[in-house]
Amino acid sequence: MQINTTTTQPYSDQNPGTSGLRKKVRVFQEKGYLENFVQSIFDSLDETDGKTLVLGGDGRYFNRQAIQTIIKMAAANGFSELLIGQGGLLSTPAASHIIRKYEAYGGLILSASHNPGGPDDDFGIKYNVSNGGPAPEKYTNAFYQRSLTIDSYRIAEMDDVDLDTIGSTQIDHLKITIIDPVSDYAELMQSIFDFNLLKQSIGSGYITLRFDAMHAITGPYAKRILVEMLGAPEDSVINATPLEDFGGHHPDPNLAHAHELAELMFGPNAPTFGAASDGDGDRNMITGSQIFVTPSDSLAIMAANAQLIPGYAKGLSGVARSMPTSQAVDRVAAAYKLPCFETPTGWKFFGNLLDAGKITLCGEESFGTGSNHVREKDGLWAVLFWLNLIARRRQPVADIVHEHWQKFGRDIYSRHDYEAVETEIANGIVEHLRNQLPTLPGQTFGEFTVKFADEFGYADPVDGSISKNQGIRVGFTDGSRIVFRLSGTGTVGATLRIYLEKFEAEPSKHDQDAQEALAELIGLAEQLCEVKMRTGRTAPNVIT
Ligand code: VG1
Ligand code: CO
Repeated sequence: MQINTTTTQPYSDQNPGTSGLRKKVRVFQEKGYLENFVQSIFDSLDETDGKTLVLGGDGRYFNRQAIQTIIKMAAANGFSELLIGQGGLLSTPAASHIIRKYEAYGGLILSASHNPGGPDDDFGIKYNVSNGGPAPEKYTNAFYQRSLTIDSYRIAEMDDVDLDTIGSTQIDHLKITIIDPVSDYAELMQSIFDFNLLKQSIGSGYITLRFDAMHAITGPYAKRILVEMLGAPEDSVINATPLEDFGGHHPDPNLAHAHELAELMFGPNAPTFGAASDGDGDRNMITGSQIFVTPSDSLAIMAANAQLIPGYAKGLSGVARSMPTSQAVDRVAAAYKLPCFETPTGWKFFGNLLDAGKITLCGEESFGTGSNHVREKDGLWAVLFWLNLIARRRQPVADIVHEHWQKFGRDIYSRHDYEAVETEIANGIVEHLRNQLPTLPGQTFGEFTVKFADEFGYADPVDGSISKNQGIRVGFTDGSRIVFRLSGTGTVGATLRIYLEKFEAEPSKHDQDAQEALAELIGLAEQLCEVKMRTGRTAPNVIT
């Protein structure tokens, strides 16, 4: 094959955020934009010669074109093998598993996750390292630095590869293998969960379920596992066909965006279990008949019940949560004497803890939960965990949750998002909050007295790397918290996230509506950050 070196101009905005580089499709289509970033990644890696790279995406608009370009660039950069999901598809957790299982050097995952897709919407690209996890900050910083000075990229002259036919082809030094995107992952799930028990519980009608794939990547995975392997009726999986624009919706599994599912679960004919996943299959929303389980509670409940699941029967080595995630899991860890870690937002911070065996389970408030089976959060894994739990405990979701609250208390929790705020205003809000930090401790606001106010920083306990400015925390003497941070995944302006949390020990108060229970903290958050005043808005765009 002929390898060309093409001159290019650097772009100044290729700094990966919380989870890879995310921009509008039109930005990725600009001359050399995708190529520059991919070459910056390859240039920053120790060695690409003779290495294996995994490649796949969530099927959104531009996925196939981007894959063809990356194949040619990987060929020109010396890789010797590419493992590509059929149709260019791989869910994020499946890509993580495939990197690990086949001992690949790394992988490129094409996704903007829960962001909408289509010619006018978002695209994304993320590099995962050989442990299957998102590249840690030392890598992403290097990619960005390289992108600022890059002046050429390498690309091979070759025909487009047929992405739809499973099998291998050899083109000069490069072996290209198109793999079934589902089977390795399905096998992994079978090794963790009690599929026989699940088959019985579903077959007997004890568990009825509905899974909303939101026209995103989990459709084929859910069909294979829930319907073909576990015997759930065909209509248990809805919106199962991946579409380039996700049917025009946000593939974001929460009560606001998965409203078809939400209506069913709170209606008269609700099944026992309902769940949804996001664009790239790493998020999960868990519901039962008439109940929504917050992701923070879900993590805590999983930690408390892990030994009922075959894959975790030996117990957990420890747990971790991202800083804004509620402290519900901390209570479980304290009760069971498990180490508990608090990390910055984003899955890349869990990788070292998982690799070192310090934790088995981890999660984020943003509908992400996972374990040491891969190095990404995993939507269908969480669904199977809950199904296995319901089958083992022979209890509806609502009873499992209420019993958990009775034992540990409830961390009433909500997140308010103000999206597409002008960047200058958003930075002003953060600056305003920062300025108040020294004087807040000791101050009393209504029933809340500030115990600490700081900007979260993290020292990785495994490699000692330091990550600063990871969100502003205001903690109160009763354990309540308000956290403020700017999103690192958006593509328009800035998104301010306000995380609110209040502990309630008293069982008679466990059924309160979260927004009502948190009303005073919500008011206080505004008093501290002035987002409504500074933006002229009256309410958040999304409340979860
Ligand atoms: C958001 C979530 C974060 C998650 C990240 C990637 O980031 O808050 O918890 O890890 O999305 O998830 P941010 O910076 O916008 O708050 V995914 O499913 O979009 O890859
Ligand atoms: Co995602």
